[in-house]
Parts: sequence; structure tokens; C-alpha cells
Amino acid sequence: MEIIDLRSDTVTKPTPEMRDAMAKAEVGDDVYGDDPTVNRLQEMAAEITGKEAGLFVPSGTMGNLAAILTHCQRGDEVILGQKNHTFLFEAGGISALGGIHSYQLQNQPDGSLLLSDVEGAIRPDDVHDPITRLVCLENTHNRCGGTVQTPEYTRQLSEFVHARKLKVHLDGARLFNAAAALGVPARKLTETVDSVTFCLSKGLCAPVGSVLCGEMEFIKRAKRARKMLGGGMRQAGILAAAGIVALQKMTSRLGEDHKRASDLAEGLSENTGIVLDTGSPVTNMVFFFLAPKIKLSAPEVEEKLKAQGILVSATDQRRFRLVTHYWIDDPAINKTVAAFAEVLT
Ligand code: TLP
Repeated sequence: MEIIDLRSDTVTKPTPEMRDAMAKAEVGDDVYGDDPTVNRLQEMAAEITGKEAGLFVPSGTMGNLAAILTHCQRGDEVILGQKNHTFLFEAGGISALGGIHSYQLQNQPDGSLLLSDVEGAIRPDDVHDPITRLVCLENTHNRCGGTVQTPEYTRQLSEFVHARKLKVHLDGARLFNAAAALGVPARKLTETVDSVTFCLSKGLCAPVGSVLCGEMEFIKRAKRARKMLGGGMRQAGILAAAGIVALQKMTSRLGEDHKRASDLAEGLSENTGIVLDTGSPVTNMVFFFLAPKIKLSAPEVEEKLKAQGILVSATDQRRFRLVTHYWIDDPAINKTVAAFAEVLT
């Protein structure tokens, strides 16, 4: 049975061109800085994000963790949204491994944080308080619906935060989806933040890896954090080679995934058993609820679709997230709409 996998864009397998580049990659020991392919990927990433340097890491989670460990000391506090991936889905690493406290703010519907909320969260210089050090953004914002925040917002927030002598880290796991949706170069979304992590292994199809970018001095310190976390890899050029193809060939096609997400949402909107999130989708994620009249739970619907070879994610008892990507074509969208129609009648 042919499988249609809409659970996430993390399920994407490498393209034939990536496998070819991986087989031919020149490699060396990256902990010594000797891997030419990793070095090239890091330089490309720095150039694209408008930063001085890049650091290849095994995952988005490690990129965010290494960044936050580098910005903060134990007992410091980071301000972030209560729906941010780092708060919800990174196993509490910043507190478990870094001793870093989090101050959670409500995300606005587009995933942004209100400047007035950030202002209110900054601690006074008082022995009772942790020291506020960092503000974390996420673009696209996963749990807010794959939503985007504009260059203007990012600049405004960064200037506001810098004026208070704090730093900004951007979780740009899907940075290129945001850039594609806004029709701007990625660096417009990163040039004002202090550090950014973006992922090669989501919509860009590389099998493994993310890159953390920032100032040279910051990346030097982040490299130590990566080593401490066990992320110092050796002949990692094999993986970086796929990442280079991802940056060269895959960023410019993300609009196709966004179009298919729109088509999927349009098809599902005709189903009276489904209540789509207002404005969904903005990028490659379609979020919706089951209508009250549907007696099945979302996990039960998930099981029924699985029996037809369609994999989707129930995010709770009534809610779904479906994600389009390179390996989802138009027939897959039509089949998914038809399968939902059958299961929800
Ligand atoms: N997100 C995954 C799951 O962990 C939920 C997904 O399927 O969407 N930041 C953001 C915004 C992410 O969405 C993710 C992965 C990460 C960081 C972590 O990246 P990895 O999985 O490479 O550690």
C-alpha cells in the first residue's frame, strides 16, 4: 500500500540528488574543524542568515539548546511563548541540562509576543529574581499554526530587547517556509536577532541536521556547548552534503508545499465534520478540530485513516495537524480529502 504521510515534514526522506552528494562528499574530522563539506555548509548558512558564522548540529533541539546554554548561565531566565517548541517539546532541556528558568508569555495568534508582555516579564535588579537574559522567538510558529512573523515585527522586537541589554534567539526550524510565505530573503527574518537555528531535515528533506548561526565569538562558545551535549560529530560531511543540496535546491520550492496545504484546507473545509482554524494554512501546516457532531475522537479517526495508508497527527482528542512536504503530491491531497469524507460520514 502506498503511504501518504502528513504527520510532519520531518518524515521527508532525502532526494536522489542528496544521496548522490552524500556518497561523494569529501570528509574530515569536524571536531578538529577538518571537514570541508561541513565547513562549506556552515559558511553558506552564515551567508544566508547574514551572520558571521554557523555551527552544524544534529537537530533543531540541540541547536536551540546549545544557543540558549551559550546565551545564559545557570539561574538566568529566558522569556518565551507558552506555545514555543522549546517550552513544549524539547524535553525541558534548558532547565534540566542548563538550570535555566523560563518565563512563559502568551503567544499572539501569529505566534508573536507582545512587546508590552516582554516588558512586563523583564526582571528588576533584585536578589529575589532570576536575571533575565534572553527572549526566544519562533518563525514559522509551529503550534500557532505554522504562522509567520514579519521582518518588521522581528526588527521591532529585537530593537526593543537590545535596548534593554538582552539578546534574541530565533527558533527558525522552518525559517525558509516563513521566508517563502512572506516573499522575502531569509536574512530579512534573521538579521536583527543575535542567533538563529534553522533545520535542514524538515521541509528541506535532508536526513539529519540543523545549523545554528550567530557572531563568530558566540559560535565559538556554542561549539563548546555542542561538544558538552555530545553533538561534536566526526566525518559529518556525509550529512552536511545533503544539507548543501537542501539549501541550494529545496528552499525555492517550498511555495509548492504551501499551495498544496491550501488545496488540502479547501478540500477539508467542504467537510461538515471539520472546523478549520481561522486563516489556516499560512504555510505548510493545516490545523483543524472535529466538529461537535462527530462522535469519533481524533485518535480514533487517526487509526481509521492509518488503515487506508494515510498517516496524520491527532494533537489532542479533537484536534489535528496535517503537514505538506516534498513527498506529498496533488493525488495525495485528493485521496486525503476523500478519506476524511468517508471516515467522518
Ligand atoms: N518539531 C517536530 C516535533 O518535535 C513536534 C514537528 O513534527 O513539527 N523547533 C520547531 C519549531 C520544531 O517544529 C521542531 C520539530 C524543532 C524545533 C526540533 O527539531 P528536531 O526535531 O530537529 O530536534
